[in-house]
Order: sequence, then structure tokens, then C-alpha cells
Amino acid sequence: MADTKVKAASKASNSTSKAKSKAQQSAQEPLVPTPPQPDSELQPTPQGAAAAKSPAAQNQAFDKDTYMRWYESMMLMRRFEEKAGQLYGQQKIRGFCHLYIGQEACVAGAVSALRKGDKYITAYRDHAHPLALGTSPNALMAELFAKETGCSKGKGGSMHMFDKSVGFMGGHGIVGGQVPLGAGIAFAEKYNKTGNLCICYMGDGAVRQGALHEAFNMAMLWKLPVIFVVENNGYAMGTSVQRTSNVTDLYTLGEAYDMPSEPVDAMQVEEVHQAVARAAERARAGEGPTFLEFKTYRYKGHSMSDPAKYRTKEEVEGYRQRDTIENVRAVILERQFATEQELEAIDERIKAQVAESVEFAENSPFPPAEELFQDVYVQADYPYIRE
Ligand SMILES: Cc1ncc(C[n+]2csc(CCOP(=O)(O)OP(=O)(O)O)c2C)c(N)n1
Ligand SMILES: [Mg+2]
Repeated sequence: MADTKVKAASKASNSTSKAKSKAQQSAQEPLVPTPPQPDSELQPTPQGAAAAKSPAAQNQAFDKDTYMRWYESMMLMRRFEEKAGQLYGQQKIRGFCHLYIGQEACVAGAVSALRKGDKYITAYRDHAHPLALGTSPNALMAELFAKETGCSKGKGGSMHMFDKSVGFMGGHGIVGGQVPLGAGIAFAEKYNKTGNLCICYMGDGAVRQGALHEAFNMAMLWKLPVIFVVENNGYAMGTSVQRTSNVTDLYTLGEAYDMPSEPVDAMQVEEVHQAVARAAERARAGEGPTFLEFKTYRYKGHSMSDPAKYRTKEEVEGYRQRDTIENVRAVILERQFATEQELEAIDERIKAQVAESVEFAENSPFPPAEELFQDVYVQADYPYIRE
């Protein structure tokens, strides 16, 4: 199988020394929060960031169009969410609101590697996916405002964006709940012989849910065209991966099912694109699922109500130094795909687009009360219910 070398190498090098150091740790220390340690290979330290940005280190395989699309798409995600954060502070947006700022490459690199007809599903940190797939910012902002013109008719809010027209099968609030759904969507694609696949995102907190293991088993057994992605941003709410898991290389969980699995430096959009492209090729060739661990980071708290006291300013700053949009911007300038002024103009255009979405949302009506009874699943002849 394609990526078994990744599995073998990691097993041999990690298992014994890790087991020893874990045992030593637990003998001496109580359960204390430890910040995620950047993986030396995958996540260069801030000092390493400059090297990562040099043209020699960049992948020359991508052309101007791809870099410009990445830049525009990720800038739209970021400006949209910066505005959403401000509006939340003004109480114009209420309820829950989880921002994706810092993680943009996880979506941008997948969208460039996949094709129309493929399906996306994720958890509640779900603004970026539909934005990248082409849902109008107006419909997304209106959803945040709980307005009738929102992509979920104002009834879903931040955590429940949905837009079937672009292949976005929703944000989901139950941690890990979307994992079996993602497998099910892939099953439908295979059953209907569409040639499409499903990419199913989840957070690091979701990989300890039993449903994930059931879904992994079925997906491998039936060779479903699904790409499972864990966005390992180091924390589930305020709890670090180190505090909850004996296995911190989360991609190795796929190995129990012989699922090709690999880690990806998801601060680099090029790396994301290439890993997703490899997984997609396998899925479309009938070889079944892949499990990718995107090593990423969220700059903001878990949600708008999280002051993020469980991590240091230095830790956040270290990741900001490796910012994915800045990486792409550096390549665009170095390879002379655009000038500073041209990039500035794109930014201005995006800011105007976001401002327009706010105006649209503010001027839209709330849904009427009758809407409460629409889109509720009812099947009159459901055969399993007996009076
Ligand atoms: C089944 C379930 N248990 C608990 C929660 C409460 N909860 C909401 S978000 C969250 C943390 C999940 O973190 P992670 O999966 O790492 O995603 P991230 O927020 O980092 O994107 C928890 C425990 C929930 N929504 N669903
Ligand atoms: Mg997380």
C-alpha cells in the first residue's frame, strides 16, 4: 500500500523511547497542561520560518494561477472572520462563533487539489470551507446574523453552515459526529458510481470518539472514497493533545485499520495540496480511504468566549511567524507573480466584498416563525415506528 513506509518508520523510531519517557513522566508528574511541542521535522521553529520562505525551499511545481487563487481564497477567509470577530464583540452576531484564523491552508490546499462534485464535511469551525468552495460571503454573513437569507435560512448559525450546491455538507456541532456521516457520503458516491469523493475534517478532540473507529473500520472494509483529515491545532477547547492522549502522532491511529496515513505540515499550503492530491488519486482508483494529520494552529481562542489562558503569547507568536498567508505572499513576490501594489488591491477588493456582506446581512429580515416547521425531517411511512 502506498504510504506504508510512513507507518513503518514512525513505529520503529517512536514506540520504545516514547513509552519510556511517558512512564517516567507519569511517575513524577501529575497531569499538567503542556503546550504542544512543534514537531521538529514538520513544524520548523520561528527561526526556521525564513528558510521555509526562500524560493529554493518552495515547491516550484505550482504556477502563478494556483498561488494567486490560494492568496485570494485565504485572504477572503481571514478578512471575513476578522470582521465576524468584530461584529461578535458588538453583539451583532450572537451564539457560538469559532474562528479558523491561522488554519486557512487546511482548506485552500484541499480545494485546489480536489474537483467539482467532491463533497466536504467538517465540524463547527466551518466558515472557511464554504467560502473557499464559492458560497457567497453574503449568504454566510447573513447566516451568522441568523437572517432568512443565510445559507441555512438563518436557522443554523455559525456552527451549521450548509451549501449543497457547492458540495459543502455542513458544519456539525457534535464533536466527531461528522466522521460517520463523511463515510456515509463517500459510500453514496461509490454506490452511485459518481467518481467523486468526500473529504471529512475533524479536530484533534474528535479522534477519541468511538464513532471515528467504527467509521474507519467500515471505510477500509468497503474501500470508500473518503479522505479523513484531523486538523491537529494542538487543543480541544483548552485541553492540549498531550493531556488527553498517549499517542500524540495522531495520524498513527489509522494504522490500526491499515489505512494509509501521514502527517502534513499544514502551515504550508503546498504540502496540504500535495497530500490531498495523493489521497484523492488513491480514492478515485478504488483503493479506499486515507487519514491525514494536518499539523496546524488557531491563533484565536477556541470560541469567542475563550481568553486562551492555557497557552503562552510566545507560542502563538511562534506560529504567527510561520503564517500560511505570509508564506504564499512571500512566494508571489519572490517569483514576481504580482507586485505589492497588486496584492494590496486584492486585499482592498476583498475588504469591500466583506463590508458588502455585512450590509446585506444587516438589511435582511429574520426568518418568519413558520420557518421553524420547515426542513424538519419527517417521513410519514417510516416503517420502524409502531404506535
Ligand atoms: C460529543 C461532544 N462532546 C463535547 C462537546 C463540547 N465541545 C465542543 S468543541 C469541543 C472541543 C473539540 O476540539 P477539537 O476537536 O480539537 O476541535 P477544534 O475546536 O480545535 O477545531 C468540545 C469538547 C461537543 N460539542 N460534542
Ligand atoms: Mg483542536
